[in-house]
Amino acid sequence: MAGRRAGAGAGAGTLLALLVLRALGAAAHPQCLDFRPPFRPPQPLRFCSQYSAFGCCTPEQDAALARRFGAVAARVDAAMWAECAGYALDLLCQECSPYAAHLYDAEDPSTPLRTVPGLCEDYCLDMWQTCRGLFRHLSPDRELWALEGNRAKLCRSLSLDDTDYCFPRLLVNENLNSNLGRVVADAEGCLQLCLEEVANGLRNPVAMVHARDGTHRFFVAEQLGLVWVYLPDRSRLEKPFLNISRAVLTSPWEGDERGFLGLAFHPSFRHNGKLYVYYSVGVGFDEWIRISEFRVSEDDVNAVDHDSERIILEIEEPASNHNGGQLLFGDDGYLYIFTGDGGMAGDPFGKFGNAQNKSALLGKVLRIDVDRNERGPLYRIPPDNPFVGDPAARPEVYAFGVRNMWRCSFDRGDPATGAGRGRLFCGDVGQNKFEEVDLVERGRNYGWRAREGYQCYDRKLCANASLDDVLPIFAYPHKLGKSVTGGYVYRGCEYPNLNGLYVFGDFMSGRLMSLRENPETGQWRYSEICMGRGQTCAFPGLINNYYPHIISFGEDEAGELYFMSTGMPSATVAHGVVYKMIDPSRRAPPGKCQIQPSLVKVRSRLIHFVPKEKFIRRTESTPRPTKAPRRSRPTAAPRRPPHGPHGPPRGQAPVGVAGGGGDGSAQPTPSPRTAQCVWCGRRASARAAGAWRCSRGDAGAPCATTPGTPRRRPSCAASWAFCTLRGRPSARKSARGARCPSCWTTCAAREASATCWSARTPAWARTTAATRRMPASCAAARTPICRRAPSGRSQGGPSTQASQAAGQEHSLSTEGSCLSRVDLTTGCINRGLPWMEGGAGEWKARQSAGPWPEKCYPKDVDW
Ligand SMILES: [Ca+2]
Ligand SMILES: [Ca+2]
Repeated sequence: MAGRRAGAGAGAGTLLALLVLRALGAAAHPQCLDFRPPFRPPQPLRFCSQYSAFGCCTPEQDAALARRFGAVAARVDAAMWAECAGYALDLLCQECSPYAAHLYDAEDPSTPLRTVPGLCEDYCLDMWQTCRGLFRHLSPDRELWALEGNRAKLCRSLSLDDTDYCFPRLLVNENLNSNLGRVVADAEGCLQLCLEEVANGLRNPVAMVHARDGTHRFFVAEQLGLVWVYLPDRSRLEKPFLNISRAVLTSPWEGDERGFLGLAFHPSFRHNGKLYVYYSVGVGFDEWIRISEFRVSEDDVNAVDHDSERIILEIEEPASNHNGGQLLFGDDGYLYIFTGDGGMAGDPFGKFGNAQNKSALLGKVLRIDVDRNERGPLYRIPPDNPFVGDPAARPEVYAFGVRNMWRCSFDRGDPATGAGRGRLFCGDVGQNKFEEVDLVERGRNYGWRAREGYQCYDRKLCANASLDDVLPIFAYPHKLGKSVTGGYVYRGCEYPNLNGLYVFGDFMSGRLMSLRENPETGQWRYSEICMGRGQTCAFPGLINNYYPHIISFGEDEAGELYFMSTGMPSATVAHGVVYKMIDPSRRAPPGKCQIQPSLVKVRSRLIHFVPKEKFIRRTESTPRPTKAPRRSRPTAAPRRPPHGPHGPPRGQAPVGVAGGGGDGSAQPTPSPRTAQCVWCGRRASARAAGAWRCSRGDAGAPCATTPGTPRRRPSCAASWAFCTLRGRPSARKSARGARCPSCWTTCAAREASATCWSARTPAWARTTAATRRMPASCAAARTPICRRAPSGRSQGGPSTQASQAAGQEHSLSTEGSCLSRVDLTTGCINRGLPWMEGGAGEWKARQSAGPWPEKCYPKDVDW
């Protein structure tokens, strides 16, 4: 193996070296011989002490190297040893170098390892003069021994193609040594992390939780109402943990906010087997959210006893959007419930909306006590709930002024100091302009609908002196994303750099983001998270790409961080993947994070995990968008900034984790998202079509160069999916050839039975149609029958009224199967779906705007 390099001509070698040198400027890639990032040893190394602060050796490995050193000393004669001991130490200790993988050609696990680290030529020539006899004691490679007499050949065989990494030159290479062990940030301060695929084939995975029971299982919930058990080795049980898809109300429409939305295990689940779920349900003509308690089955710890459901709380939902969905247990043992404001747009309910109305349960963070509820009430009010004594408030209310908090988490606290423990972080989805991240505290008002982000939304309410609302710790404008997905403060063990970093994302733009608090000032510093480029994620099993619709974040029992996203956010499309966040620049020392899962008796068949997302982007050639919105990123604003839009200061370097330098000379890199846009460029693949959408909203548009640009009109992908899923080749052709709206027209017109289309997708039919007892009239229908039933409430949108007039209404919940509810009269899908939002003025405009589809979507409203 050593000889395989010897043939390279000197000229070609130089050229190659130059090229490699240039490439290295872009991405230093520390990596150990076990194909993982380096680490700080738990205690200083006694032998290879230069790698005590950061490298690839544990004290045990260091001791082994010391023993090898001793063994070599014993074999070499004393005179030579006096000259050569230094060389022996140098060479042996390179196994501890943070660049060990480069030195030993171990970056690719499929090629053999070198036995001697790659040496710079001058060093090798020098060593050869006095210590050439040492090599045979350091290497078992007889080919190498044979070269011992030939200085040039020997040193050539020991050289590295990329001379930047040869020993000892790499020690003084500033590019390789500055910021070593810190998260690499690009020139714009974007932190480069990598991902590991953990689970796939999921239909809108909305939650990933663990049971805190020592088993290190994780549970992934799909919006349809199924929860799957995964074992620590990532195999999945074939039998679902929970399947309440019969009861759960949702639809295949992209962006439907109804469904199974959250679950939480009781803190004492290990003893009482209780868990809580949050889902949408149809009750008569109405939609409700329901929080229920279940118990795990007595004879199978991997299955819920489906007969054990007890409904803890139900809240009527006036519209199908903004249904909240988070459930959490706090350290206080109480159950926190995060509801949305009810829906529509602008929280139009009542005098000043639901969120500011403390007598309503919508638009709130609720807190209840579900312990000891076997007898008596199903829940009690914690005595220190803030509005217990207020006759005008529901006692369940813990905090209010919430629009639609989508994903909240409690900080576990710093593993060493406990700092931050118990803080409650939420992403609160915005209306027209700003998405925000809040720190939720007892009794406080989070501003909606008086305020959106930092800005007044309802000027009258906003001017009210008694508002006393808490501003977000961070808000971002809609050019960066339009639907925040709250995440977690990283408190895991494996990636110490990330400790304290709050990681969250955006469902629409696919942007991953982070905040880090400056403990002195209390300010939150924003950094975008990018996928590592170049070699950064070139570790076995890692990827640097993900599907853009970030639905949710999760933590495993050990505190490692995950997120779930999908290429097509439909509850019936199995494009959802769970990714683990990986810091490629540094890990915890080996052994430190070992977990000892308690054993679980498995009664179901196991499905072993097979990663699918193998793509790694290596090219550096595609330029970054010149007009990308990425550059103007916002920052955490002061705690009490003046009212008004919140400016986007530039050019800040991330604090704490980011190195900043190191790859300033890097070629611009495409966003990983652009890779998924090939369909727009007509290089069609089903996966790509689902994965990203056209930047301008038109089918056939060039590939999106601005990854953050979401659709302004119904996406091509949506219509394509719609047509395809319904198995109409002609419609599909139309969808791909023509512009989106005409596809919609085609589909809608040809298939007036759109409302029943779900019956034709096998998966959906299996899981839903059968269980919902689809009426024959619907299955056979050629006319739209699924209009919204008159609700009698004032908040009914124009589609309701139009349907009423048309007199062709079926209710989803009573008839059970009409899931899509296309309203061909107004051309609008249902009411209250995300793209239907807007003020009352917009509703009117849309109602009078004529037939679907051109006018149904507001074209110029920045939502
Ligand atoms: Ca709602
Ligand atoms: Ca707010």
